[in-house]
Amino acid sequence: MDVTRAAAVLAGNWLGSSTVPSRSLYPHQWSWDSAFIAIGLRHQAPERARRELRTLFAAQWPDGRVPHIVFDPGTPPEAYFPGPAFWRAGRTSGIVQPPVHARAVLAVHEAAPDRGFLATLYPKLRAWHEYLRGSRDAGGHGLAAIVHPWESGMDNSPAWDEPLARVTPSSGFVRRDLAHGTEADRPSDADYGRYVRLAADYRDSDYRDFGDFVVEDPGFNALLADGELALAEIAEELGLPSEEHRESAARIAKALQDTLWDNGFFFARDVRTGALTRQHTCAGLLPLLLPDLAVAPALLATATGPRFGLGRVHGIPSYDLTAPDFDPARYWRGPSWSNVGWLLHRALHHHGEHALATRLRTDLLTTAVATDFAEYCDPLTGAGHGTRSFSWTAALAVDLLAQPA
Ligand code: 9WN
Repeated sequence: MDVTRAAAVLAGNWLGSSTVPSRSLYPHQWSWDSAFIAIGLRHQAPERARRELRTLFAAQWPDGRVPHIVFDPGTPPEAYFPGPAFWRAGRTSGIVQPPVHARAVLAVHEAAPDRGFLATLYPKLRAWHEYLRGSRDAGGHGLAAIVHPWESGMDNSPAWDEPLARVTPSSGFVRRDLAHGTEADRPSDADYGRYVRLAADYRDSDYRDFGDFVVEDPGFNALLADGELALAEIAEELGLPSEEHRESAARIAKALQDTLWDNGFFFARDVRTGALTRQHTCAGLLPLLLPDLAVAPALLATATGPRFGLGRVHGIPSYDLTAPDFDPARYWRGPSWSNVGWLLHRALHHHGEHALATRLRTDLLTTAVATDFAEYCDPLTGAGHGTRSFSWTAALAVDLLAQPA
């Protein structure tokens, strides 16, 4: 792959102090997108990578949360819904996204060492993780709960269907996403109405109360544990104590295993009912990021088995290939996303699965170029879906290219 095409996508989506995921569909700064984008930018433009993350953390809330969107003041309000007028939280939204930022900060430093950058970001990252480990421990098991499907980053995952069924959809708003996305690829109107209702209820509680949707997600918590391991390395670089971060990662890993592991897989748990949601989604594979995961062999067997077809399909399907409602094109209900592929690529190396990792790397790079850096792709055919020139697809391709084959 020629890295200049990916670099051109990132340059085209750069706003001056942050990068939009997509000029058309997502014209602001998104939290976990920025972390993945910085991981790509670090190779060619490390100052832009640092700026990306500093801009995001400049919008951190006093309680430690990192908002899922930082709105660009230069973008017209009608470009994205729900915009700043809906959230009533100044220039940000009030929900969060998965905590991949500590890993991104460490990765940027590894490519272009800058202790000043680490020293500035470390206390902010600590506050972010403390918010999640404290204020979000709704279930009391040491796992962070999400209060909205958008917080998982995997918005339309079938794992949210049961808890979402309790939510009465809002109406009377205009969807902006359908102006840019194919309707068959995007969430349904009823689900979108539920997203809006949940966000409005949370907003009306001043972004404090747990509402109808309270879920422990294995993906979100695996990323938090991985983030604590990254924080430990950052602390060590800064000559600070790191043991607390390693202990915290171990506690989250144990809670994942004790609470969400069942029958060979990690499932999300509905905190309101206590029940596990039984859908096999790609979030359940993310605990493989944890190098000491005792159940890794069983989880790897599921990843390479018929449900996810790792090594035989394109990327990592977001949902069980054998499920009757698997849909290769619809948002988080089947398609493969390159950030999940990139995370699993790392995880496979952790567990000694180097041949599988190499194969995945090749496939991710080929698909990224063939689809013009599509937002996601059909795992069975490799066809691109969603928006094109999508930033994290380009950024993570740059990063994979910079790694040995
Ligand atoms: C809502 C920006 C974001 C990603 C999410 C993805 C999608 C937004 C949307 O786009 O979510 O946050 O409007 O559908 O699901 O992972 O961060 O790329």
